[in-house]
Amino acid sequence: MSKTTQRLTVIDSHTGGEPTRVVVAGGPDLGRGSLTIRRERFQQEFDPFRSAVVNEPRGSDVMVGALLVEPEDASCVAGVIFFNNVGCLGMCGHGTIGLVVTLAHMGRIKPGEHRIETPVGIVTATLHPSGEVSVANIPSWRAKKAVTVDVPGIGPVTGDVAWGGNWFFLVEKHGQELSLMNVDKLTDFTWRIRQAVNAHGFPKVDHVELFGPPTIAGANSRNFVLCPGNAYDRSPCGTGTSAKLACLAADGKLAEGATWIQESIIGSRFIGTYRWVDRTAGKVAPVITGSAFVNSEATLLLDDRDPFCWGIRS
Ligand code: PYC
Repeated sequence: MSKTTQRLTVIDSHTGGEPTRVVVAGGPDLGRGSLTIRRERFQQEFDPFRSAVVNEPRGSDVMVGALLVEPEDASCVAGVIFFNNVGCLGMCGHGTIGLVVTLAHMGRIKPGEHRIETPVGIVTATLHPSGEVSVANIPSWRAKKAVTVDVPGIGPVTGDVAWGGNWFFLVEKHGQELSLMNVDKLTDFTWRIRQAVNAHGFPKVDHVELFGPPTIAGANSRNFVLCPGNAYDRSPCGTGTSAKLACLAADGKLAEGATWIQESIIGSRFIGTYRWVDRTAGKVAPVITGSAFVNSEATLLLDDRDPFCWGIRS
């Protein structure tokens, strides 16, 4: 092993099939200050570290990283910066569920309510005695209803632009079959939509979500979610489900306190509900419930002599 080898302790989990890799030790020192400022520093100064953790050959396009940091707000049990194959996320619902289960696995928390600081605000996670986790997400809202974009090779597509901790374009009428067999086509389809939406005045939208009929008993809908780096979410996407709840609330299609069961493209599910924060502004406080399982404890070795030490970057 080279003298310059860095050792990182990570714990991996999956939430409804979507992986989360929590960096619990050996990560960069981002100093103090708000998580927004520390995320900025992480992006500016430690991008090779991000890539080393989640990209091949140690990770894959679908892996979401979670850098555990000291919270600025002492009422929080942890601070976290989520990242993926191409950059940082705002919030991450499946990642927060994975983080909570990881903290419990480490013996750092017990069942009950725990506040967690993210770069876009504080979320409250409840670890239930059953092992399920409910995440009370940051306020979510629909920014624009029924935006029609002309998508090259596809034609006009209409969807809503909404915030759920990340920016989403949510499409109900698309004519696509939401099945695992169709994932390559869905990926190309949603990637084209994303380009058109970005060019149409919504440059921050980096997730595209398609909805269709559910296949599991009791679910309200099945989705396909394209993530920023072109991977699709194996889970129903916590921030995407939050954005969906904001749209349902704004359209009067789901009452405050009622449940919405969102199925993912692989058949995993989240249960969503909301309460109004500000009806006039259309802001809701979503709560997303799901389960995660820890599936690996590992030490990553970052050896500078390795030509792919810092990941294969596209
Ligand atoms: O669960 O919020 C989520 C999420 C975002 C990207 C991947 N998963």
